[in-house]
Amino acid sequence: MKKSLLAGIFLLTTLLPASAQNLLQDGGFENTKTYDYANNKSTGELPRISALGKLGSNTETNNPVMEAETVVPGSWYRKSANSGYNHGKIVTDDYAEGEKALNLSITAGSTTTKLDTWDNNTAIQYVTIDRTKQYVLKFKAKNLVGNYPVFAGMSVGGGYEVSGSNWVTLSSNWEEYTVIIDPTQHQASDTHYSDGDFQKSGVVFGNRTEYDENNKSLESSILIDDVRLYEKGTEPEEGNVKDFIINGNFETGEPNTSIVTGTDKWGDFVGKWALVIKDKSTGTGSITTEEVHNGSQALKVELTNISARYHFFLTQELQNLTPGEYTFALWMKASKADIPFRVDFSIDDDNIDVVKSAQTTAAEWTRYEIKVDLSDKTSEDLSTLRIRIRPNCTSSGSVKNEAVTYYIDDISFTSASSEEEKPDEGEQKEFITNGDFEYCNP
Ligand SMILES: [Ca+2]
Ligand SMILES: [Ca+2]
Repeated sequence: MKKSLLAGIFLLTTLLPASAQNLLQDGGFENTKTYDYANNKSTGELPRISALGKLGSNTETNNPVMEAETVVPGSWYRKSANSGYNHGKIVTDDYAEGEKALNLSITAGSTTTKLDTWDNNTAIQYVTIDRTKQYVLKFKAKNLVGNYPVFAGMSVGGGYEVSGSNWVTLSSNWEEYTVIIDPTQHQASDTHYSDGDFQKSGVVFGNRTEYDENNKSLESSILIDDVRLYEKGTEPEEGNVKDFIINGNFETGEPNTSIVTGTDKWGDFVGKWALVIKDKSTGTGSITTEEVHNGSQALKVELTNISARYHFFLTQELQNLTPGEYTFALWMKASKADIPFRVDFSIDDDNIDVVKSAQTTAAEWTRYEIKVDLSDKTSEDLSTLRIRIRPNCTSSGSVKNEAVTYYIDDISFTSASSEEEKPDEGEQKEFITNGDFEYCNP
């Protein structure tokens, strides 16, 4: 490794609090050494390895053309067949931070088999992990072509996935994703998970595709940047963005635990999820591992009958927010597309929805984002904020009574403190009375 790179890493490391140690090097791909692919034409390819268990062995010398080098921890490699159809390269035209990102791609027309799996066009950085600890893998990514999920996680030995590693659905915008890796699920006596296998552990990102009717690959291309790995519990707070939702990723709670709290519309919903079902409405709501967007758990809401929007809703109450602009987001996948649902927000411990947002379901994981402008409210107004997700609710507030199963994950309610602007001195604060408030049941 070059001295300058080592010095840079040392400086970065010393600036971070000891409790938030990123275990990876060059997670932003700013200092990744790349190679010419052919004819000395630089295409920024990562060095290639022929299998994931190659720590300590040599890199391949073709595709990209390079001298054989020893595979070491702390550098990025690409595992794939020696095929001109598979790429893992550093690009400079689109990135989440710095000036570079990693582009994993499969071009159209390859007859190479198994490109629909995670481990045949894969970026890896070897890093030692402890089988008694859990890890948090954070990264930013976006889909470019093909809309295939990325496999994000860790592998050991010759490419056996560590528990928690998962397919992550990407959108066409840069977004941050989190995967919890849990080596404690594997015993040293388990085949492929011996202590020796754990010495060849690494963070992996697997790019996949599908085949057309002639068994030729379809194009697939994704970008990855800002990759970090922490021991669980030591990950830093997110920059200036604070998320007020508790357990928005549903990783807390045992699988199959019900969150149905009964029929009380005014129950204690502070800092926890509750599904209120009453009168003629029927259904279930529970932590699930069946379908997840991120991590290993999500929320499954099965609605079998609904009599009114306030007889079946998912809710969490937030408290003591400060006036400002907020962003609510959630990921959802439903058993039926084009079913209406609403996300409503009320404040001041009353039943007025100050923001109502009508949406429709999709059959694939989809991100919904709702701007919630509370900048004209007072701190007293914001002593409580009730978020209500109303399945099958139309924009008018009536319900479409049709059985639907909803999978929900990664709910957030964030404020970007860096974007907060204090009013200039002398500026009058406006207190707007909104005559359009709807007085109704929650
Ligand atoms: Ca970068
Ligand atoms: Ca989750």
